[in-house]
Amino acid sequence: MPIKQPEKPLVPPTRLPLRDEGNSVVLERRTQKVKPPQMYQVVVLNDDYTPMEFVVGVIQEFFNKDLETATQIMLKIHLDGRGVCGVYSKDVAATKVDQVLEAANKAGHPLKALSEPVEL
Ligand code: TYC
Repeated sequence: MPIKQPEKPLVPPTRLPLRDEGNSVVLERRTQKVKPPQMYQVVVLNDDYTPMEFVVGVIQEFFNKDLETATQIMLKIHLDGRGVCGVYSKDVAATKVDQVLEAANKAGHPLKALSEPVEL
């Protein structure tokens, strides 16, 4: 004679909703799980050979800066050794670095760029 299996509930048990003093259903507070994505800054490095005008042009073209802003960033790089040209998602930052390096290579300049995570 076959042994009868205990009946399995078709719907899994759920917790009763939390209710306040007036018996209204209240939402439970959850700790925030979704963090904004890590952003990456594109840093351009100084060198002794790349012409200033070329760097200004690169910053204007690939980082969408006007002439004045691009000139300020270039001068900061020239004086400090490095400067942030823009902040992007990881993929976009990597593409910007590639664009800068390719333009510099084509023109025969040793200009270098890198991307790094933005510090919190
Ligand atoms: N130091 C370069 C010069 O004197 C100019 C320069 C600026 C080069 C910024 C690179 O990322 C750079 N010609």
